[in-house]
Amino acid sequence: MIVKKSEFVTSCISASQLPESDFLEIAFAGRSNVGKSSLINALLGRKNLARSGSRQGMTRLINFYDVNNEIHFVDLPGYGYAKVSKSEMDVWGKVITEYLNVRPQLYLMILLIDVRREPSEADKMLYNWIVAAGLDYIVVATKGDKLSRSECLKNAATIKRELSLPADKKVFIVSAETKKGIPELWEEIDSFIVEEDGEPETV
Ligand SMILES: Nc1nc2c(ncn2[C@@H]2O[C@H](COP(=O)(O)OP(=O)(O)OP(=O)(O)O)[C@@H](O)[C@H]2O)c(=O)[nH]1
Ligand SMILES: [Mg+2]
Repeated sequence: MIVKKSEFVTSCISASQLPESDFLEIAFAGRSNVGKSSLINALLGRKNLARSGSRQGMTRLINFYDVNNEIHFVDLPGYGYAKVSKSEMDVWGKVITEYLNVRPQLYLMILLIDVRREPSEADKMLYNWIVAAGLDYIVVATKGDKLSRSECLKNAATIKRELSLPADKKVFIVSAETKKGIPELWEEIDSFIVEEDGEPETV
């Protein structure tokens, strides 16, 4: 997809506030600080449309972004940030679960894992949930600029093994910093959009 226009739509804290819309949704999920908001910005060619930051726990709401008046990107709150209180953590878990359970528009999940880390228990739970729900998904290893190419490949293989991904499923190594891997990730996202519509979005 060639991004001609992207804009913030709305933020919500609970499933009851989710916007009414017929657009298909692509949701970005992963632990806090993994780089969800930065990846959304990189995919949209924007600097700070999705607010990102070094302070962990930046995105506490579900944020919706309109892409070309065609689809919505959904920036989900990060999980697994140790310094938030248990009750706050429960609220986050609830928001994510509610969204995942009630949203028929959701058709593609992008699961982000830091290329320097092994998948956490929460990552594995989310992955298993995605598979059980029969959702399409893409696994992305973030911050690829932090390691050498060979280390990235080795760690991506570990992520694949730890999550028990099917043999034909690729882990996409990207960097929001250098934009490496972003065109390849767009190609993969497009392949799901094509399948949904039955015809290509771009020529
Ligand atoms: N070097 C490098 N840093 C990155 C990359 N992507 C994100 N970061 C940094 O990692 C930090 C967290 O990025 P965010 O995009 O805010 O992460 P997030 O997953 O949205 O975090 P929450 O909203 O807290 O869940 C920021 O300081 C980013 O600049 C990347 O590809 N390379
Ligand atoms: Mg964020």
